[in-house]
Amino acid sequence: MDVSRRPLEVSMTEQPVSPDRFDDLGKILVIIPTYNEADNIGMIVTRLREAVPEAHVLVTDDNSPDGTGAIADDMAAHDDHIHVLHRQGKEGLSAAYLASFRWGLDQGYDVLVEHDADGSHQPEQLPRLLEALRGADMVKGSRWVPGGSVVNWPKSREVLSRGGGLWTRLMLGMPIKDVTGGFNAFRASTLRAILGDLDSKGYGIQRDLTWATHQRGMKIVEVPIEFKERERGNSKLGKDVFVEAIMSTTKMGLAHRGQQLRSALRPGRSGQDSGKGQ
Ligand SMILES: Nc1nc2c(ncn2[C@@H]2O[C@H](COP(=O)(O)OP(=O)(O)OP(=O)(O)O)[C@@H](O)[C@H]2O)c(=O)[nH]1
Ligand SMILES: [Mg+2]
Repeated sequence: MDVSRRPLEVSMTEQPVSPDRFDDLGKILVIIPTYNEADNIGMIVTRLREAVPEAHVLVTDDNSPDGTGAIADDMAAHDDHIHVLHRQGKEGLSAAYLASFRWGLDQGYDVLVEHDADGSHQPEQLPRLLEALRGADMVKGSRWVPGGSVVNWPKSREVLSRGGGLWTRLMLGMPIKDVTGGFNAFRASTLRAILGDLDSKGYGIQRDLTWATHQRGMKIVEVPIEFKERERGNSKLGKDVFVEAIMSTTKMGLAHRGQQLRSALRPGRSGQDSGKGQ
């Protein structure tokens, strides 16, 4: 694969690249978890390297049968800003992200970014997340704030995503519009504070990261992004993932509401929350 190909389509025009614009943020690592993304990985890494040349990229591959890991190795051999974390087998997105965060923190990165391989996230929009991180602990790329959008999504997918988001907001009382979005930037200090709270099973990692950050009273900013349905390769999400997410959100919400109630009823308390969260 010719990894030096330019993107076929870049839908948003950003400021021309001036090198090292984000020096003040420290060392930046963009994490791309992959499972069978051989058709996508070259293009997405190339676009990221062009969009923010000072950022490093970590491809975290779960031993993809289609050879994604070998393609990533080849890119890493030619570019010292590209790294590959090989994992033994498919363990899900949460486990891949937790291992990647630990790797990035151990290597001394100051900013860690989550980014899909499948073309849903636009690397050219990374600068706007990084700009917002100057005034935040976590920045979420958001489909559902003014200026955000989804492209080529079936209506059914949008209804599920918006419905799931609404349910999460209702259950957890968190003022975030796009809880499940997977294009997010963190300060290392944020991840260090919350990593111990996170569960490596399942697909709920985006919700859990957002919730843990919110509960610690840290600042979350949403910036609009354009989200595109993947064009190549297969989704790893099924109906079971959605059902599991709704169930676990409901469980978390009930635990949270119960804690609020106990806190309000405790003698000597004025009905305020326990001090965690905003
Ligand atoms: N390392 C690793 N990466 C994974 C795993 N599951 C999914 N991914 C990657 O995580 C990213 C998001 O996965 P997708 O299948 O696109 O899931 P999604 O974006 O939530 O779902 P779609 O909207 O259907 O695309 C992609 O880059 C996948 O290759 C996994 O078990 N391990
Ligand atoms: Mg996807």
